[in-house]
Amino acid sequence: MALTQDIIAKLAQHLENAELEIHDVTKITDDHPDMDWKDAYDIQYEIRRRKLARGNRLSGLKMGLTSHAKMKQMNVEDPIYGFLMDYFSLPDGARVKTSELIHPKIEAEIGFVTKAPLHGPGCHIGAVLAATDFVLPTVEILDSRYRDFKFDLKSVVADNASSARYVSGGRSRQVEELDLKNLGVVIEKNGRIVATAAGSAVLGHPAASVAMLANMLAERGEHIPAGTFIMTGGMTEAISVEAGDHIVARYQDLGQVSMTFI
Ligand code: OOG
Ligand code: MG
Repeated sequence: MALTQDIIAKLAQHLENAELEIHDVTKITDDHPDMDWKDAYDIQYEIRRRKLARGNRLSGLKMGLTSHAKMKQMNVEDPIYGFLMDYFSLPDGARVKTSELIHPKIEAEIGFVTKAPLHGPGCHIGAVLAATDFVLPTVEILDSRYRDFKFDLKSVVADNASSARYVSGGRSRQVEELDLKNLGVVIEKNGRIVATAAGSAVLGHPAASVAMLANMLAERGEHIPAGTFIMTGGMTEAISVEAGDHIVARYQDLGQVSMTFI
């Protein structure tokens, strides 16, 4: 740990204020180049603590930067995780207010809901499939608090992995009904196809992303509880959106998820 508790608390407040007041900031490693990984997650957990103390509820967890498309787009090399809050969740077909966001982007993800706890280290795809209640299609709406979405890995971990909103819908399915590696998705923006991918884009198999989450949480002495909703990470690169845009993500065997930005 390179930062003091006091600085961690100040940086959490700084980043959370940027979210709540809807303005961007420069990446925090510019001013704190010696920040380490533990500091980065400590800042993220402090933002989470602040929201819980205000009465918000945790609605799930997410993995990020789990596909090559995303790693290449953001110029980073390792997956990260973040948390989801109740007010991030929007219904299928939502009208998403861009006035509440800085510079939103969307990405299609495969969501899992667990029915048994998952503990790392040593968590693997088989354990995840055995502990999965169902899978459902989800579109994440990212909104980095950093200017022009430019960050390094520690800065984006502290900023809760750019989490802002998500829409889940379509139809849920049992894992044994799906071919998760080959499961295709087509993203349309205003009626035009802007990205396509398959489940294997996410660490070879989306369940590997959940396993990695359990293994990363174990480093902090935590686990994935039963009944947790988990987004496994964008399958394609993220797509910028603005007011007026209509997004439809069509999933093989899982139906579709749509939203309109206003
Ligand atoms: C970081 C969050 C990445 C994903 O699914 O890859 C993420 C970012 O790209 O801003 O949520
Ligand atoms: Mg994502």
